[in-house]
Amino acid sequence: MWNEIESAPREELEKIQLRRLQDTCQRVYHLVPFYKKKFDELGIKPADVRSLEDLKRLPFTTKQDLRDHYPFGLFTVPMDQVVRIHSSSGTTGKPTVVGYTKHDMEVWIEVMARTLSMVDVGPGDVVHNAYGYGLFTGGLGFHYGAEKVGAAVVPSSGGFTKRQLLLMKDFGATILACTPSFALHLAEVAKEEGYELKKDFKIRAGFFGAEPASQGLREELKEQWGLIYCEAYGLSEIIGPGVAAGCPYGNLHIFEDHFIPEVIDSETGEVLPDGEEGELVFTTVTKQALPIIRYRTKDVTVLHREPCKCGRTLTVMESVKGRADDMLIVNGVNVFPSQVEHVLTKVEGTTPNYVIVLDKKGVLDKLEVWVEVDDKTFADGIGALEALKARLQQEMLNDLYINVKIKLVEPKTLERSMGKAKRIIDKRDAEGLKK
Ligand code: DLL
Repeated sequence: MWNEIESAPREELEKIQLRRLQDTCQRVYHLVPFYKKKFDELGIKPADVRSLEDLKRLPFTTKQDLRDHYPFGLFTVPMDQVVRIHSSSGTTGKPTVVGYTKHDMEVWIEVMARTLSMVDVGPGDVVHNAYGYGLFTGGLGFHYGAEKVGAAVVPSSGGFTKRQLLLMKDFGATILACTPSFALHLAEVAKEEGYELKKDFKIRAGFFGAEPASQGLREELKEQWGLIYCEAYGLSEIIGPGVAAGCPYGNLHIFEDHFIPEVIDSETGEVLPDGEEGELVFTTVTKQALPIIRYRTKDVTVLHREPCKCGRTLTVMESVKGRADDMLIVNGVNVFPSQVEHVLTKVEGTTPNYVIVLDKKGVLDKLEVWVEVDDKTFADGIGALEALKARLQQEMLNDLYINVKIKLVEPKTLERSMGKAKRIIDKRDAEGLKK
């Protein structure tokens, strides 16, 4: 464990959280007009925050609020104290911009060191970092964390799959950091190139995140590479990767001495009790440049507060199945892409390379899944393909309660992603049912 706070008694942790929350409220109230207005509208003053229970009285912040104050309108420090800026690409409208002071960088590096320490990464380890470097927080986040723990970091960034494999082999990489979809792609290309994964590579653990991964995909990566699967979770608005990290027992611990989590009902905004599924909300309590109160992540999860076998007392979040806005509503039934992926990983003959295509037929939604078959099934011919298709359709109906049309495609024909995978093509009207 990198820092003993990770296993501190809850009362001690909560005292720290409260003190930091109170400081943060003072800070945003007096320094950011947006927050002053929001607090005033709710009739709450920073001094009214007397216990952690009072958190639920505070206003929410959304991605739209960040966009409305583009680029630096919610920063609490003058620009001469900002030492780093990141931004998310943002498919619609303006990007979201985040900034860090020197102190914020120290916090980020600390939580990344804690992340890597989940499997004791340190001197002697070679971290092959294939998260994108640049405005995306994945590359630089892992980079600084790996240096902090004393590992050697290879800043390979995304793309150039064959060259990555060569470097991983020749430099003796022991740790792989990338999106789960890219790890699968690396495995696939490695096999094509004639490598034997477990023999030619020394990867002992992987830090996979930035997108959801089904249980099936996790098992596949563990099995193919022979590695310990560690999950990395985070978002740029809060800090980047390092908001939560998976321990060797598979529990995703939130570094809540810096980021206080809540789960709310997306519709009503009410806080839900532990064990209930809802939208994850974070309040940062140590950030300086861009502290953020009750940020609505749109990620759907469940919180648990029982102690973990690893000794950490930090709150555990279940892996994010998808974002509330990724959730597809198909003829009234809620479907997450990761549920489709899970079915694909259960059925032999397919690969987890797929695209979900949504369309409308009359008033009804039509969901089609294009999925690559494996080389063997493809070679087995039409009979095998028809049987596979029928089986997949049946499994989808059993698991997702909807009729899914399956289109089998040749191995290696769907586009591969070097970063976050793009899984959905929605051809329905803009005002269709997608929420
Ligand atoms: O994806 C930060 C990151 C980089 C996390 C590297 C982990 C590893 P953003 O680009 O701002 O930041 O995207 C944040 O990605 O709200 C989730 O929807 C999704 N996400 C991140 N980690 C996971 C995960 C980075 N482990 C958004 N499982 C978040 C599922 C994840 N979704």
